[in-house]
Amino acid sequence: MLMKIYQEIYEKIKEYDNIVIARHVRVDPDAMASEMALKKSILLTFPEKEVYAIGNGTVRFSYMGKLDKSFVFTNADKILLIVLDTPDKKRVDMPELDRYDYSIKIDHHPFIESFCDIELINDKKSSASEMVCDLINNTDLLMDKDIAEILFCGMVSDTNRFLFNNTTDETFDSVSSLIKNYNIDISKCYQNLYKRPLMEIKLFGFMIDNILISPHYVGCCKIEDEVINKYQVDTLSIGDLINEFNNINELLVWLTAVEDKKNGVIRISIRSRGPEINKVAEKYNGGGHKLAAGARVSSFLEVDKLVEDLDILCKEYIESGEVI
Ligand SMILES: [Mn+2]
Repeated sequence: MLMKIYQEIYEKIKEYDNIVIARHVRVDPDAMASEMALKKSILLTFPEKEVYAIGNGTVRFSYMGKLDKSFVFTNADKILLIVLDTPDKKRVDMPELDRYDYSIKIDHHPFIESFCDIELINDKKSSASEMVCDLINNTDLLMDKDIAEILFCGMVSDTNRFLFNNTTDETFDSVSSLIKNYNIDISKCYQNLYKRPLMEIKLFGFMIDNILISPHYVGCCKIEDEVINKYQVDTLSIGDLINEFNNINELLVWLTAVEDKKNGVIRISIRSRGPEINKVAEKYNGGGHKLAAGARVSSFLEVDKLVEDLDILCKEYIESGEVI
């Protein structure tokens, strides 16, 4: 069954000479990795095709390759669109989604809506990168060391170094295949992913100093515009810092609420060690995985409300006896 859908996707890639690859807004390493790896694999297999990887990028992920800022196909009568790592249409980072002749979605988020002709969705998979790795390993698509290292970065990042419970035996099978067949440089990948400027670590210090913890162990870090200016850290990187809170005993759920003054929004990242947070996130303009989600509100007052909701969730979770 799975092999059949891989083959169908491969046949479509083979059929179309013009291919656009997209993924979700506010790029993260898995979105970027799955996108760049698939682009490079298609071009390695079919050098004559025109393939564009699009969306807004960040210099931080430039070690994975360059995104295509704009694209003009030389002969654009038939275009295939492949969307990675994105469960809903409104979060795809590209304009005019309907201009394409055929579309394929490959995603590991819980299902939200169907918007492509072929949809390969598996929310048991650690990452979109793992799914692209499977696709390449199970079809005639080619891989090389560069592609293998990019896919490894995507899997490492979405599992938080194989710490999250989305890590499965299949994840390790995929990683094993990358090490065995392409001799990837693991240390280099980790450096690329985790080396960061001192100012970012200092901001993390500020966050730890200012975290507020609710009665039922919801930790909240509010980061106002002035703080961002003081530390000169971009908002995408702040979002990343949330994983540093993972091993704090006194937290069950934790979030960062980062003010984006220019766009008049507060972006929230939420992580959990047990309670399923995505339903609460959906109430606040967001969603995501059971233990890792995001939301967007317009005031810090709403952040307080969200914390209250999460506190109730944690209270129920503790009372259900699932936590010691
Ligand atoms: Mn992902």
